Amino acid sequence: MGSMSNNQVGAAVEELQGRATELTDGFHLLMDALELNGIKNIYGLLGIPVTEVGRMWQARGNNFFSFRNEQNAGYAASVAGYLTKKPGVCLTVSAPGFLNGLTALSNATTNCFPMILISGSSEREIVDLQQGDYEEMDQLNIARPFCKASFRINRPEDIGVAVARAVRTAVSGRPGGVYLDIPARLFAQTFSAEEGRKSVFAPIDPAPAQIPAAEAVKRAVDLIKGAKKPLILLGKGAAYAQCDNDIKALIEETGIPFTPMSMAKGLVSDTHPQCGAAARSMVLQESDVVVLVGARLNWLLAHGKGKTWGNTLKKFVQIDIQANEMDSNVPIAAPLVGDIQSCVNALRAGLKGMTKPVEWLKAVSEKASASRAKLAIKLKTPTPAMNYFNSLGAIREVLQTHPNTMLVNEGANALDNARMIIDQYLPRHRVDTGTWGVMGVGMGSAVAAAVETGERVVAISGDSAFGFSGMEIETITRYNLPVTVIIMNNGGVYRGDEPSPKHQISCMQFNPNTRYDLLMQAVGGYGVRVTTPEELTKALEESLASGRPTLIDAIIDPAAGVESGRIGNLNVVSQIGKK
Ligand code: FYN
Ligand code: ADP
Ligand code: MG
Repeated sequence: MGSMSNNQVGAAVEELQGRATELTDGFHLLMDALELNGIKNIYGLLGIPVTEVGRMWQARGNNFFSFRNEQNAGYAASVAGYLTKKPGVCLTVSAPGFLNGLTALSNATTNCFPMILISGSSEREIVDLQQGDYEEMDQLNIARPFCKASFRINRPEDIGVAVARAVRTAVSGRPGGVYLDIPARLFAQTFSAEEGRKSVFAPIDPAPAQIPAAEAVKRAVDLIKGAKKPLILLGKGAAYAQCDNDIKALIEETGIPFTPMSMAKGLVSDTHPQCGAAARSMVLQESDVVVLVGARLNWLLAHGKGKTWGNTLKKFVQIDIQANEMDSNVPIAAPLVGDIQSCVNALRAGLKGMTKPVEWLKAVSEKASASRAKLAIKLKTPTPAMNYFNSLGAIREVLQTHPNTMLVNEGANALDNARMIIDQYLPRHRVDTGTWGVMGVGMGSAVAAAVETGERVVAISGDSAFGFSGMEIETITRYNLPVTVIIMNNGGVYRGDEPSPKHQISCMQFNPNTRYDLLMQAVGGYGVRVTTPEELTKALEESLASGRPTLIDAIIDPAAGVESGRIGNLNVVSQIGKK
């Protein structure tokens, strides 16, 4: 290499000095780290001390989706995590904004969805002495019981490792929520750009395969081979695992009937000949060996015991990445600890050539066909005012010809009847109230479903459920998302005809003539009220064709609906004074 001229030396020295004094700060390091981890979309609500993060994030060409309440932004982030297997990111202000986001973070952790909640916070020296800062709160410690991990970043040089740890923690093992606490001062704290570049990184293999032990596989294979009436039960963990072909192959190679939990619907099409969803009580009561694939024996499965299970203890094979999920409710005969894809393929290998339970599948199919035929009549029966059957029957017909549509569903009767009536054909195309049964997840879920998939979204909400997050229709119209909100408007919680005491309207009733369609028009969307299945069909078809943000206010008979839908048994009623 030839010698350098004085000018060249001077320029080189200047360049080195420039690099040596080039600075970055907490704002930029946080965004560098998130981008390095493949994050493009942040869901949140800006304000002190995080406002600038939103502006700078957008200035980089990334998306910041601003909501009207942090709880809905958090629901969106958690659903983004469920759909993409990358942590959904929610950004909030401190204290009240953090608390609103924490509800969604806790729900994400309960659902096993990967999500990171980032909140600005007060300085430690003020919080720890409780000196009364603006929106002062010990967020780090308050978050800890409600998520997988809660971290605080105190120095700019730690931002890289903190984000990497948050990503790995959110997606590894049983996915869940992570809280990242950022004291306000850190954002503007400067740091050597050169050192900063070296400090940010993406974790290697953050969600590694977890291979089941050979003897565990053999134990499970022997149990299934010895079964007379085996059942495969698919949970949302199986949907999340994104090993759809492996799961379909396990079902078809073994000839075992399957039934899906609500968000696993469509993992294998509801129209598949081995689908026992329409014979749910029969398959749960009469099966002898039950293979749980990413499904917990919690309240949704009657804790694995009692009448739901024919008052007998089943032989459960349980596939789960979380070892201590085993025996959570009842003894598990064949625990299979590992990731679903590895476990399913190990079972496939061991079950190769097994005798298919042909007679049992025939009995299940016959029961399912009979149930479907019986329901089909209700779906077509006209009534003076729409009920849940003929209204959802009309929606079902339209969605049959739009199988790619993402369905979001919440409510009580609106949830339970839609889950039964509307078939799903594709994996991860139904998002609902999840493990907790949360009201208000609808609008945030609809935003994330539209943003993360690019598909049309139909969000079917009860009118009570819609009330929890209804202001987000402005968010939906602001981003011009192809979301059709269908409100099953029966004028109240559960139903709208509860008699009122003399002094006040019934605590279970809403204003009988609430015009949700006009609300949508007020925020720039297309709103329409419908009173018949034919009008509903037309409005839905037009909204799917146009892709414009639409709200269909579907008037349902106020007498339609039962207390708490299909879980009325969970209600507690005073026996005092009862005859
Ligand atoms: C299902 N079924 C069908 C079909 N699909 N019949 C005909 N055709 C089709 N396609 C039958 C099924 O066999 C059951 O009948 C019945 O319909 C209900 O099916 P479902 O919904 O799968 O089963 P079930 O018993 O309701 O499941 C229990 C549950 C579920 C707890 C998993 O109710 C649920 O996920 N609930 C969530 C409630 C919630 O979170 N609510 C939000 C808060 S509400 P049988 O076989 O005859 O039993 C606040 O108040
Ligand atoms: P559902 O409500 O549909 O029955 P649950 O949320 O109860 O489903 O259960 C999901 C289960 O799936 C959780 O116990 C979780 O640990 C497990 N899980 C999630 N992802 C995986 C995976 N990739 N491999 C194995 N288990 C998983
Ligand atoms: Mg209602």
